[in-house]
Amino acid sequence: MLLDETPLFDPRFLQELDWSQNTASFSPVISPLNPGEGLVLRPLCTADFNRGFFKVLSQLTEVGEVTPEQFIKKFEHMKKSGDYYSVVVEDTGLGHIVATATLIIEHKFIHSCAKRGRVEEVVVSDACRGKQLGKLLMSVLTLLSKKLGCYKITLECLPKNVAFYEKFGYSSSAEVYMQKRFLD
Ligand code: 16G
Repeated sequence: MLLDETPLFDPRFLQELDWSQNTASFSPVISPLNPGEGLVLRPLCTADFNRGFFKVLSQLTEVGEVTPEQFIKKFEHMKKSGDYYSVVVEDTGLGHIVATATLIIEHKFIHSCAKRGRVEEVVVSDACRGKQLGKLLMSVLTLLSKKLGCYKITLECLPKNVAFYEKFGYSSSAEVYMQKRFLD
């Protein structure tokens, strides 16, 4: 098994987004096709394993020890399902991943067999704060979920991040997020 540049999902999903529907404002102006000097926004690929993908994720939570084989196996499972849209921003000069976020499509019987979007693992590397990359990723995934026909999109976040997510039209739900943890 080799690490390569095969994208997790068709990059046209990002290229063909209707950016005019974006609700967040950017100053200076950036977009999915122009995320900033020396940066590209694209689907995750397995070669990102050696570009510090896990280092970025480790700024959000515990990532554990993951081998390239485990990563490839998980990637292939996600790719085959067609429901995982992990987006990365790469600093092409350094060859480092500097930000990532994932949209997962969950299939329902309710709401006429609808789809629900879930935003997960939104992380911008400490070194790249202030470049509006979190805002860019959230705008991209929110638009993408709408384009894919989701009836709603949800996420879990710390109270201190609520104001950030409100910029994209998210609001706190009357429902409470509950969990039972089997591992920390
Ligand atoms: C945050 C993340 C979630 C991630 C979780 C990990 C966003 C919007 N939310 O809630 O996606 O799975 O942290 O926390 O990025 P855990 O390691 O405690 O499960």
